[in-house]
Amino acid sequence: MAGNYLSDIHNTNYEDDYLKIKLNSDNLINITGRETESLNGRWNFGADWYDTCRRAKWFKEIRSNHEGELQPLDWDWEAWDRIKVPAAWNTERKELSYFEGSGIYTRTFRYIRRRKDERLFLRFEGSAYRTSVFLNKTFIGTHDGASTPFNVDISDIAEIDNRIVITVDARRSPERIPMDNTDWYNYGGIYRDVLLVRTPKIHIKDWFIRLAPDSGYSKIRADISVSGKEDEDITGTVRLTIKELNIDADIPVVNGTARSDITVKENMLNLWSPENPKLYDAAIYFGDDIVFDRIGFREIRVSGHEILLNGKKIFLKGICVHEDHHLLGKNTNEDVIRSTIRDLKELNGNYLRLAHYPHDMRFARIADEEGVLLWEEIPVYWAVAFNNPDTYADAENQLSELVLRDRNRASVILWSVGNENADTEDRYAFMSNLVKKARELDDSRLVSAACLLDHKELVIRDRLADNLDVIGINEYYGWYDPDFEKLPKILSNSNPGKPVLICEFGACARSGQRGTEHDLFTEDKQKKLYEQQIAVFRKCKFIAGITPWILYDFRCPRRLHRYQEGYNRKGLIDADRKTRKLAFYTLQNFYKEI
Ligand code: GCB
Repeated sequence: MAGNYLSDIHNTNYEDDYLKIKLNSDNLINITGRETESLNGRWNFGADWYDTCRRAKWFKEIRSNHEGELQPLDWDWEAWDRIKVPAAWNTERKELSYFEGSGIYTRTFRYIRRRKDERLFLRFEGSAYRTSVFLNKTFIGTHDGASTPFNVDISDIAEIDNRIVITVDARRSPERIPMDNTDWYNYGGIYRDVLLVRTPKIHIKDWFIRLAPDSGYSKIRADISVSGKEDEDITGTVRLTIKELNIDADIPVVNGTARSDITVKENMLNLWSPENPKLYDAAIYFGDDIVFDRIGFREIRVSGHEILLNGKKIFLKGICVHEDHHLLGKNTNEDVIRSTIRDLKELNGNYLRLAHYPHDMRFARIADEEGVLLWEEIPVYWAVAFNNPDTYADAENQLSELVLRDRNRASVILWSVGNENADTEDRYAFMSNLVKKARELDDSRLVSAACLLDHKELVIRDRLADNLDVIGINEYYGWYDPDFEKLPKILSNSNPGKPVLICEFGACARSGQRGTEHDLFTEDKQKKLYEQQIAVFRKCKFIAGITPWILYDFRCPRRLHRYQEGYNRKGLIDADRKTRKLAFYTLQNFYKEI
């Protein structure tokens, strides 16, 4: 035991063992419309600052030495206080507000098998950042990334009585996605649902059902995959039904996958749009398995400087939003999502940029119902370690998990692969590869990124733009750069040849702070800036939409000015999510008019 003890404290490479089994998009199953069992609740929790659970393998629960003598232990699962799951630990205990180490979560659960060949999956909707999963003293895998789902098949390890131990390491690091320096708060822990999902041994793994590209609204393309046999050589027939469209199709499965383009009777398809968020009930059957989804059909494409939704030009009347909530932190719920959408509609908007990482999976589902268009992105933000292959693998995996999670959602029209990243060869290769990956996984959406301006030559200039469908631009003329006149110059000097989205502009204003339109941090200055920006956008032919920064004030440790108090105050609404600032009405009027 003493030997083990010494090797634990001197083994600086202890983490390597936990990186040998990665939980990633290859394992991901689509759980939309499946029956699930919640493991949410109160879990025992230990703040493990020095990561001792993983160093000393506490999860093995070795209580005595070879001679059978009891050992003094440093852990004691059941004696630890309980903490809420899902929730970022920062909002749960005052002393954990700024905690960025490893947390250990543990609980027991009972599992009664319902059928002989059942598969059991343990599913996480979001856990920040590096999550290692242990079940019944066995390490089963590690997932990287704070905001995308992952799951693991635990059928062979689960017993009737089970103990799960989860370590979550929320350290910031230059190699992670996002990197250590961001303009938002670093929440840690299991902050989204934890679920058990049962499927038959051979089960429907995933599906992607959308309008077949360039089919003139007359064909639906279905890609369905089934899984569960070791060699994956599954054959048979999968059945897809969409009753309202008279679709009842048998599609042959070859090597685990099935594809079909199904013709829809003329004029039958009622296309999804913000004005008409029509969803169809779909069911997929394979063997003993069945899954359900509600799917909208719409086409999004670009033509010259325009974005076309179902063939018609659309102006994206949007706003950015962070997930951060003054009470819930990074955790959210259906009420919060619905009230965010109500606030967008009060602004007369039709579109949201979900910044700067994948938001809760319910967002896109509710947006589907409510008729809201979405930009979704991964946190390839600022100075990512573009030359590090592990960092690229992490980013690509986060992108894949996001796309697989949401590609059946009509509301999502754009994937963004990054935000304000300085141009280098490494960055160009990294981000071009992400664009390629997004297109490989999804042929029915546009790809964008927040690109670069040449602030000297005053022109939109970013070679990445050649690879994108839509060019995103963040600009803070009138705020970080007080010389507002540069903005109209940039727009008149540029000839982008594709649609441009102004995906950020804005100014900080503490709500209630008044003064002249020249006084920093006042509502008056913020309002004036919105008026100036809008006047310029009106005259520009290639701007296809805007998402000012931002709907609500949000927590940010970089913001220590007396009017900021740890918050980025560029919200049109205070962090209380109620108090509107003057500029809210400026944008509301603009959106009403166009
Ligand atoms: C940006 C970033 C955003 C920041 C914002 C700001 O360009 O994309 O994450 O929060 O500016 O307020 O400075």
